[in-house]
Amino acid sequence: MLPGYDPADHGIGIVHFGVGAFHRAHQAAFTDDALAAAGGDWRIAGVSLRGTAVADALNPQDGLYTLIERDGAHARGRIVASIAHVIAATRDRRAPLEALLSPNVRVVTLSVTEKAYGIDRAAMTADVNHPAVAADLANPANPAGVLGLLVEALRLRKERGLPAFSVLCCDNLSDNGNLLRAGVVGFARRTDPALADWIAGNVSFPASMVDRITPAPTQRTLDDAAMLAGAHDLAAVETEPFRQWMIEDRFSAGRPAWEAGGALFVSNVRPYEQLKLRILNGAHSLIAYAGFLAGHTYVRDAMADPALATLVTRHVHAARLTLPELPGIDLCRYCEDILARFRNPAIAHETSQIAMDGTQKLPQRILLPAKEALQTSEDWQPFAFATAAWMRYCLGRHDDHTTYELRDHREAEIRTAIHGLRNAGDISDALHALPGLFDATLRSNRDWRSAVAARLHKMLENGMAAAITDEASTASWFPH
Ligand code: CS2
Repeated sequence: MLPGYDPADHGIGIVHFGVGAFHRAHQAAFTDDALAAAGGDWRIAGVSLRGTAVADALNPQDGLYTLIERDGAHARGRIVASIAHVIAATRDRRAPLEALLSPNVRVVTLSVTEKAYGIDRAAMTADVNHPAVAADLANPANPAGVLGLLVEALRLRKERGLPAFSVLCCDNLSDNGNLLRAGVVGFARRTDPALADWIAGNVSFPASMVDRITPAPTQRTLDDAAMLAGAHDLAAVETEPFRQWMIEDRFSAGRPAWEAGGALFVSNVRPYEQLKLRILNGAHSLIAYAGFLAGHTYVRDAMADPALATLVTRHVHAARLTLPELPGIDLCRYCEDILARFRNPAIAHETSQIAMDGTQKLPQRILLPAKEALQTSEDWQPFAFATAAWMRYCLGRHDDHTTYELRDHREAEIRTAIHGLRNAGDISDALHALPGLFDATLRSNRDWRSAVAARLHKMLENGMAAAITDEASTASWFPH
């Protein structure tokens, strides 16, 4: 399927940070639909902050790429034309700032993963210990990190009398709009307090909930793209048919007609964000840690393991019970639909991909619902099992003692904390003591602590597969 518009007719109105597979399967596709339906100067200048591979793949193709949607035996390809070009910031340090200073840029979107922002979530301000934040605070006129770039761009726009752009976070973080606002304002507060006040008063940071399961592209993705599109394509991505984007409609300088692609504009995204983070992403993390250690390469394999599938089903419903009713959404149905998406046999989503960056993901996915379930006496045991599975994963070795990288930016700290420990209780204590991860309610709750340690003990003694079977046999779970 070709784009329903001529890309040359549309100027750039968006700068997007993080042009990974997820962006190409999600926001860029919605923008493509918006351009086809409603036109406007809303093409995207992409920015890769760390690598050069995406720029090198997309730029020679004029930003065009194939998006493959896989469902069962069917694969459908479409050509997406919303990305104009990609800047590789490591090659051209000033180019991101120049892009952000274009008068036509009215929206900045970001999907850079949880760890890239450098926001202290507990204190709701910039994290001065984050390497990119620390470097940019020391040299604010020559920024390279997300917060530093946004603040410097806004400073220069203000100075030049240009209107502020809106900033839309598209990462799986709780309250992502307010969080990013707090990070940006907090950064500016340290360099230029008057600018911080101006940003607080003039820049809108709508929250958004994004959803589309997007495995890392493989050679098969590229081969299928060549077949479907009839052209060699180094930037092809594959994804599931489902997609969802809920956005707060607070854009000070306009926005694309993303509703053309099915985006929903709501006044408060928070309940939908919680729903998705706790049910989909929470269950994903359980599958990632327990599934990876039980030998399942893909999510669909984990779902074909009856004992693990029972635990995943139990988990989504336990997460559901921590959430308020949402008008117009049948929560049980939502859970069932997610389980079906996980089972999609055409999607090869690696458990190891989801297992990355656990310290960044656990709080909003597992630990917050666990704390609330403890407080309201709902069933919190599923969260204890998922937490123990993450702890078991932190040991960095399979049951057969082969090793793997944790791929967490706190990996060194984790390894130091548990170095030489063998006993489940000691390992659990050491990980509970990591700064800023478990909040005081969980750390001080004896029932929680002993439930996590007991699960971890079984995983260590009997292996993950046996621990899963054991947990599933004792699981009491009522879906309705
Ligand atoms: C996954 C998400 O890698 C992960 O942590 O849980 O990327 C998930 O696939 C998306 O949020 C689905 O919308």
